Amino acid sequence: MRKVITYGTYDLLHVGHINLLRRAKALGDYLLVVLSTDEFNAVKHKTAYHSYEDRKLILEAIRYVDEVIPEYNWEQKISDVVNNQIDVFVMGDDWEGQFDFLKEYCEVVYLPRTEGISTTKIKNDLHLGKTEHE
Ligand code: C2G
Repeated sequence: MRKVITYGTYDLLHVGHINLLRRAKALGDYLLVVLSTDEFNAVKHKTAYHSYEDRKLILEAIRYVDEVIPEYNWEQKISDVVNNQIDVFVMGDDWEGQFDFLKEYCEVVYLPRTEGISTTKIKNDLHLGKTEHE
């Protein structure tokens, strides 16, 4: 079984997230998503709208996702990859090159981001009373 891993906050789920998860799953048979806890989001200078528990429940409902575990810190990736017998690490290419140290342990794939959508854009548009395409 070819196992894929990816990381993220996955707040206010949108097509950019779904496009990433679909392509990540297509690289193997099993997709493990390591989901940033609320505490780690603070380290990333992010404040998620949904709690960790709700973001986890939402991700677990996605057909491409097989398992969701917590991301507590920047340092856990090597042990995550080794302990879960991961074959492929996947992230959007906004992270291009940032995780190449994992190439010792697994394949590393950066996928093109989906243009024109982000959690930040959603928050800003809603604040301005705008829809996505206005
Ligand atoms: N993404 C994408 N296209 C978008 C928005 C996001 O492909 N328009 C991808 C990101 O590249 C990432 C994933 O969706 O691979 C999740 O995005 P975030 O929740 O913003 O994740 P991030 O905060 O970048 O977390 O240790 C790594 C960090 O936890 C990464």
